[in-house]
Amino acid sequence: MLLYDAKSPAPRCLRMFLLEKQLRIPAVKVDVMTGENRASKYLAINPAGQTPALRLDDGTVLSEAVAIAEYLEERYPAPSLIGRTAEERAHTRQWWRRVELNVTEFIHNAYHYAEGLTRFTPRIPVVPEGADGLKRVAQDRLRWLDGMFGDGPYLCGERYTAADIWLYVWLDFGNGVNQPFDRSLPKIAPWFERMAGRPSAQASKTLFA
Ligand SMILES: N[C@@H](CCC(=O)N[C@@H](CS)C(=O)NCC(=O)O)C(=O)O
Repeated sequence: MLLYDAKSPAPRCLRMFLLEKQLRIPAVKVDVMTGENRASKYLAINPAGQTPALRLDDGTVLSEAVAIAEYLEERYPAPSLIGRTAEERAHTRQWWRRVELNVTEFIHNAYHYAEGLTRFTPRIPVVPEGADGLKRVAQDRLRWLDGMFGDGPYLCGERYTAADIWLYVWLDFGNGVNQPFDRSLPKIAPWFERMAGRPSAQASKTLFA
């Protein structure tokens, strides 16, 4: 396998996932700052033009960090970050989708339309007038997640899962791009500090390539 890695949050989610699984996959760096990912050489590998991507041993290339994580969990089930039973997996995916569909996608798109506007204007359709609204929705939906957070240390109660990794990495990214989250949220704020204390949180800042 070969991982197409980059200094960006979606690849970092995957790096943190791999570190927690204690899996090391050979990697090459794709320079998303200069747009190497949008040039023909990389598009021939991953026509979506995004990172991360994973080339499998049969030459197939997967993209979408969540799909890659699901694939790796099936190949390397222990330690489990999605679930050992149908019930655990469904519970993880419930939170994972809440995180992605309500918070992290909004943070990501708001970044494209504001702080990342110059870089993304030649790459994708951008809607700068929507940026402030998207930022507000992300923070509102984070409060909604906070309200549903149970009494356990993680989104899935006692189980640390991929849903925690995705939310942590994107909130950490948001902190650096003018989208800080509300540190007075009673569940998310201490949870974030717990997540930041995991060795994988620090280690995932470094590319595998
Ligand atoms: N939904 C995709 C998002 C992939 C994505 O947007 N990757 C970003 C890095 S976080 C990227 O490659 N950006 C450079 C670009 O789009 O030109 C995933 O989770 O894998």
